[in-house]
Amino acid sequence: MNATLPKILAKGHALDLAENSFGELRRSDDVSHDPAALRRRFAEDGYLYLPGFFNRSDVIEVRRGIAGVFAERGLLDPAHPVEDAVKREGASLAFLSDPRPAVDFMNALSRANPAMLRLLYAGRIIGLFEAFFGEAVRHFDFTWVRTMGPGFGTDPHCDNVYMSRGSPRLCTAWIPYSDITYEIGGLMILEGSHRQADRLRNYLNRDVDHYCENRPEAAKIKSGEIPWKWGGVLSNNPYSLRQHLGGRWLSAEYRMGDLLVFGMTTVHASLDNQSRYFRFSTDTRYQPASEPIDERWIGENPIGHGVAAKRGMIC
Ligand SMILES: O=C(O)CCC(=O)C(=O)O
Ligand SMILES: [Fe+2]
Repeated sequence: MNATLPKILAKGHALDLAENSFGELRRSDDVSHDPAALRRRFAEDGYLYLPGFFNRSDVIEVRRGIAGVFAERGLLDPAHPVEDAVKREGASLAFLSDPRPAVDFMNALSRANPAMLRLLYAGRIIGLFEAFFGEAVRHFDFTWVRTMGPGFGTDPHCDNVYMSRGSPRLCTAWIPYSDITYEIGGLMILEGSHRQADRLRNYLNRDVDHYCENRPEAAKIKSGEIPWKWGGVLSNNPYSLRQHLGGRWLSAEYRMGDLLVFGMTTVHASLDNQSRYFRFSTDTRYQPASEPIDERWIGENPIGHGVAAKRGMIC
């Protein structure tokens, strides 16, 4: 089957597409109405892949909102319909590599998009998490809106290092607002990685907003001059990381309407975008309402990884 796949790139590396190195995510839509079965799947796989979970028309409405903002900002090629979201030659989103402007941009994109807020924070998805947790659900207020132009995908990481100051049962929901071929590139998960916590302990115990008070750069981190010393990446080479940790990289050609849920210790990354289209998606977080929450992501204007989030340690 893998013989029919096109070249799949991640951080510029062609992934090994042999059957024991790359595969498709296991679908869990067969058990989506059975909370106990969902919990078992999640424990087994470290993720839940629910194709067609949302009404496609609701998702398309969200996409239109994002594409409209991109058109207004001159980021789209005017020779193509806005809804195709083709990147204009030379349009730059380089500012998104700095955490503060990225947080502000994502916040603005989500707050200007009521269809997005409805999809993410009401109705079907809340029902799913209530059933899954077996209690009331609370979500982070911050919405990570990813707008990935042609180029590299996201480096392999676990979400724990960005948001572990609250509930350990926190889950990520990754939702595409494009139909995503392998050429456009969506999320991928490293099979079995949620069971590698022992091997990854040193990594998983870190927090990107911790810094060493007794190191020369401490003053610059405290003042915000250096946003962070370490960006939370586990590896910048998905090909060799897989060789090292084992398991297959699992992904899919996603369709609008799909939902992918995973836990804080599941290693994931995304494929490079080899097309001219923007890839739009969000990732949002849900947890049992009764558990503590990571304050960095709460409120109208969350502090995120800003100065107020930094914690000095002696190391
Ligand atoms: O969409 C991406 O490229 C990365 C998303 C991600 O890291 C996440 O959903 O936690
Ligand atoms: Fe992530």
